[in-house]
Order: sequence, then C-alpha cells, then structure tokens
Amino acid sequence: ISVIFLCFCCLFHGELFPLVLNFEDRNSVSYALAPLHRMDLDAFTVCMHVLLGVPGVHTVISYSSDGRDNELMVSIDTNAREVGLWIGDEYVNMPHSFSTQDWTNYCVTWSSHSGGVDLWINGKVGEQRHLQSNHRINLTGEFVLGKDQDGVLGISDSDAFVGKMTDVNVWDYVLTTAEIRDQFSCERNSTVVGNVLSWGSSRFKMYGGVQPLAEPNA
Ligand SMILES: [Ca+2]
Repeated sequence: ISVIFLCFCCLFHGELFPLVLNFEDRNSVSYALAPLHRMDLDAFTVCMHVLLGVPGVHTVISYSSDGRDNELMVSIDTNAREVGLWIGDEYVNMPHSFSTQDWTNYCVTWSSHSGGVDLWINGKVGEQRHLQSNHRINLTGEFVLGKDQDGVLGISDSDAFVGKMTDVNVWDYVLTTAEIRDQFSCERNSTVVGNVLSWGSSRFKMYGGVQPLAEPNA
C-alpha cells in the first residue's frame, strides 16, 4: 500500500503536468482509492482526462453505498462508443460518435431536479439523457478509481480500467459550459479542481499495479 500526495496536474499547451495514474493491465488488485467529502449530492459533475490502453469497457470511477452496489459509476466503452452512468443502481448509456487514440477529456453532469444527464467530450456536449430525478446520492466512503466497487469493501475486476488517467475531479453541482471548457483547456481558475474530489489536493491510496507517472508520455 502506498500513499502518495498527488501534485496538481493538468493539460496545458498539449502536455500533461504531473501526476498521472497508470493502470497497466486488468490485474484484479489494481485500483486507487480517493477520499471524498461526506455529503448528500443532488447534482454533480465528474470530469477526467484519460488515455485508454485497450479496446473495451473501462470503469473510471465508482462508488457503492451501504445499500447500492452502483450508487455512482462512470464507464467508457470504446467498442460501443458510449459512456455509461450508474446512479442509485439505475443505468443510462450515452452514445457518441467520437473516436480517438489520444488523451481525451470527458465530463458527465447530472441534476436530480430534472434527472438530466449530459456528456461532454473535449468541451462538446451530446444529446441529453435522463436518470434518477429526485434521487439523492449519499456519499460516506471513498471513490474507487479504475475498478467497479460493489459493497463497502468489494472490488470487482470486470470492466477494469486500462490506460492512464489524470484530473479526475468531482463537483457537487452542474458546471456551466464555460467551466466545462475551462477545465478541459485547464484555465487555472477556481473551478478547475472539484470540491467533492479534488485532484491534486487529495491523498490517494494505490493498490496493485497502479503507478503514478511523473511524465505521462514516458
Ligand atoms: Ca458497483
């Protein structure tokens, strides 16, 4: 078990600053735990920069509560070209036509007021879907990065993340279009880092083959 303080990292002038998490394979014990601020969410934005290593389904971030294995989870399916979102054990898929082998910025926003879900890829929004209006997400534990969390202590090795990720942030509100584009282009203002999960100021615990990379292209 290693506990490492992650430096601020961000896309800037085409380069990624440290720090990047590297998930080399689908090793079942390879994941990271990210602390979260305990709260009830009635809206959120989750954003990330990822470089996917192999085709398939990649679980980026997951959270399970006492009663729900899939209280909050975001996965990226390169074969189906869609992003999957679980909230409160209900699922919606967000198809898109985007395809790349390069670093990509994904954001997913949700608001319980309407249940509206939006997917942003590199600062461009897709068609709105709906999920779990009037639901509240009770956050009490930790986020799992790179694996699907089931139960309080369970880690599933299906749909494991393979590749590199950085700038995984979670906010407790829906970012505006300008804020989404700011975090994509890494404008250094207060909205770049999430207030629920704060990349660069949170201490992460890494297990198995997850490695921090100082140089993302090394
Ligand atoms: Ca789960």
